[in-house]
Amino acid sequence: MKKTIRSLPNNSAGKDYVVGDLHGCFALLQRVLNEVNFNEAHDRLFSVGDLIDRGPDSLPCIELLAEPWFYAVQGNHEIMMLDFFQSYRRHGHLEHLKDVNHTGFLLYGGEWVEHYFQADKHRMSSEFDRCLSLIEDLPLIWVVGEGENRFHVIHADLVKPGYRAAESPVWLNSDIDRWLDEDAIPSAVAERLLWSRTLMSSQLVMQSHARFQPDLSPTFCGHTYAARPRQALSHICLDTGAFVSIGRFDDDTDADYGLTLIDVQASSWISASYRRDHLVRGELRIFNMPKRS
Ligand SMILES: [Mn+2]
Repeated sequence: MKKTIRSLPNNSAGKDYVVGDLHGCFALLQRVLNEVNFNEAHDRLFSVGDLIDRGPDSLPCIELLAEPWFYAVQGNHEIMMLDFFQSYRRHGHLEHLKDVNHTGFLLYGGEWVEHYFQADKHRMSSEFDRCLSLIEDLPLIWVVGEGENRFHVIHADLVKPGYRAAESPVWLNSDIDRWLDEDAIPSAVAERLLWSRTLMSSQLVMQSHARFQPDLSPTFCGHTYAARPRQALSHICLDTGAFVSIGRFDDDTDADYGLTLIDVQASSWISASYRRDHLVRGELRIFNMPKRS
């Protein structure tokens, strides 16, 4: 059975990195991994989901899931793709590539799958089939490490329904621990984990005093892009619009966007763009307590 919430121990051998929404921007990922001398034997890379669509190399981004050092959560684009191929996944037969379920998948960046459609065989290519099974298996939450080193990886946010009236506007470690114990995430929570823009599009993100939420470990997320990483209520949003930097809108401001990779323990980030040669760097305070070295 698919596990929607999974945990991993601390990485005692190497470093942990988290990367923002890839959206097929595989070349940018290679650039930032080279820059940090990513060590495939010891380091781990976490993805906040939305590996696919919009950018030039969706399939290579999915194929990363076969690597032992790569961990991702499901984003709404992965869910849209699984929904689009729901009948095909069951029956192995595809008459034509048409959005019969009206999921909007082809409209919102999924047209790249046409390249892998074998019309004469009424199916997708075998490499594409393999990628479909790789994304089926993704959880919605990764819980990594323990105590003051603990962090989470999700796609959108942990804002509660009715958050304005709630004592805490977001779910806390104790809630996440309960979901881990029960091996299940309530469906209303799952929906927000995939789709919510409540936190990152609100005023909360502008208020530095709300950067940390007591009793919620650092929670890396994506889904809503801005030119720089930003923090609110222990969420660290790493979606910095990698696909926008392709520059199809032919606008100079596109160069502000890019793909952001963060070194969790050092709390430093770098960002690469299709529209500039240099990398942009920055530092965040991710852990509330000062870290002992
Ligand atoms: Mn998304």
